[in-house]
Amino acid sequence: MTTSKRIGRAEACANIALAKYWGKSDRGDNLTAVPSLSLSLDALRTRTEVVFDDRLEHDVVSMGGQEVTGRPLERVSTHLDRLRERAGFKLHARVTSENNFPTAAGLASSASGFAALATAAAQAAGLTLTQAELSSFARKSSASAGRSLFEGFAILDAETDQSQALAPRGHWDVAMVVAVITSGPKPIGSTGGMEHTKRTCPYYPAWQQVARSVFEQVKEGVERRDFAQVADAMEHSTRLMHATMISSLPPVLYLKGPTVELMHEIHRRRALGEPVAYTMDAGPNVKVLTTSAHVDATVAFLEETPGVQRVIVCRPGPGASTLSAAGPLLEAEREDKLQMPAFSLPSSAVRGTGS
Ligand code: 2P0
Repeated sequence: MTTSKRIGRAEACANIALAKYWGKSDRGDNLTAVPSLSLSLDALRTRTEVVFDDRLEHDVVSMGGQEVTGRPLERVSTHLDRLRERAGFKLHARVTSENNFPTAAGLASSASGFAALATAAAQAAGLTLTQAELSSFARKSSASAGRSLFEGFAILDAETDQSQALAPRGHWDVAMVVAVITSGPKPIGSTGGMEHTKRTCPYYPAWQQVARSVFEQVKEGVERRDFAQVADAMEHSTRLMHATMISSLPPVLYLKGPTVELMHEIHRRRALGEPVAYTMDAGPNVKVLTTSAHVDATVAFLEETPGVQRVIVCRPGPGASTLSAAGPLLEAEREDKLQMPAFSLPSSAVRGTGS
């Protein structure tokens, strides 16, 4: 490498699993124990810049305007090490990353974060990698990040390093409306939570067995654009996953009172014919799948629900893209030329460094 500085920039969206994974494979390498299927969320985006610089003595990482240390820094450095090894150099990097959503709200920032980091770092390292290779790099750092490389609907298979696009974002006119119930830190992170579940939940083997058939139901429902099938299978996947968490010892209980109230309310509404279905990740926030035509009605009822702090409407999002190198990071253009709404930071009160 002859130049002393190399820059890469990228943007990636968060994703929500319609069919969940929870638990790592015994084969290691951060492979997942069960397959998962996700939807990219256009309103939740991360922008990251990576500059390899021979004047740096260690990696310097800033997220949401704050320099990070400890475990978050280690995770980024380990990720960069894999790309440095592939590129065959040892330069340290300055990494700057911004989310356009409140990081502490438990909205899958590690998925968009590591997808953007892999894409930006590969560009900075001068590596030309396929989407599948970038997905593999992202997945090794955060399994769900492997899905954020792809637009629309994506699949991360179990036990193997296989992730792939299932359908582009125009495939199905749906939306995911996020009801933010708490923006506090999680009682336990996803990685620790799933390890604990695997170790102590008596139902974990049953979850592993049933997860693939639920995944197949979600997949078929998405392929056929069958809202009822996806709604039933997605909710089942969510309850199965949370059941393993709750039955761990001590329990991993992410759900709050308003989360459970919303499960009842969404069930009641769907029984009356409304196209709404819930899913929750490692946190109490409720993500409501609905059709485009029903977004306004969904937002209206969520905003009236006690305990809901804010509502974010997400449409099926694009995959990760590199960004132009000129000008400020937040104003850079996507090199895939896709037009996206301006990238604005959340207010300083809700910026943070959690994941
Ligand atoms: C998922 N989640 O399929 C599941 C559902 C949360 C609940 O993947 O340990 O950030 O960094 O690989 O991928 C969140 O966990 O965990 C997650 P690590 P990841 O989306």
